[in-house]
Amino acid sequence: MKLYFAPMTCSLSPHIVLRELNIAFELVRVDNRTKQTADGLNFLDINPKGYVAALVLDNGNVLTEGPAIVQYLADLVPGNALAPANGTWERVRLQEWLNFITSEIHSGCTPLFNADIPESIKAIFKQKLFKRFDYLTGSLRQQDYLMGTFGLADSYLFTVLKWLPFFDMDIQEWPVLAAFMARIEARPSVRAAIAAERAHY
Ligand SMILES: N[C@@H](CCC(=O)N[C@@H](CS)C(=O)NCC(=O)O)C(=O)O
Repeated sequence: MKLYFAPMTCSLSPHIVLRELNIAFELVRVDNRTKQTADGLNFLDINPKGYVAALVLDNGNVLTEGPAIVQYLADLVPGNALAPANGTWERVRLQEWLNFITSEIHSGCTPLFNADIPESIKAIFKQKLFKRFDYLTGSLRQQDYLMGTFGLADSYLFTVLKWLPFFDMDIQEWPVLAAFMARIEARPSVRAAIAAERAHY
């Protein structure tokens, strides 16, 4: 399978998961500006929505949307430690976290990347994010990982919190989140994924 990605964007989350699960994959760089892929395709032909991540299976099927991709990957490896089994209460709890991260943190960060939005408006978005960080702090003060042990939600949360320096935010202002980031960054899969993405800058 191929993971179409852009360095240090939200595609880092499925990239980490592929490595955690030891699934064979090819990493293919997408130029988000031109929509050209490193394997010579128009990315819009793969994902007409025009954004990473996109997972292309060996049978040609394409899967997009980070939370769906990571759950698909986890379900390829029965008994894996990253996601509770489908149909369980714990799996729904995982989906609750993935949805929180995608709608509140990931989407909450999106306007902060927009150079056309004035700082005064960005400050409003930041205040909302700070409330979400306080909520996350409450959860991660009680346990090292969102679901108790490392899993899909942690990989995704790490990915989006890694953007904070782009917004002149300092994770050290949320010490519990800073400790979480250090824990995740120490994982071999995460180090390998970041190194592989940096090689494509
Ligand atoms: N809803 C999508 C959002 C994906 C997304 O925001 N991708 C960004 C990078 S983090 C992107 O590729 N943006 C380029 C663009 O929209 O042109 C998901 O969760 O996978």
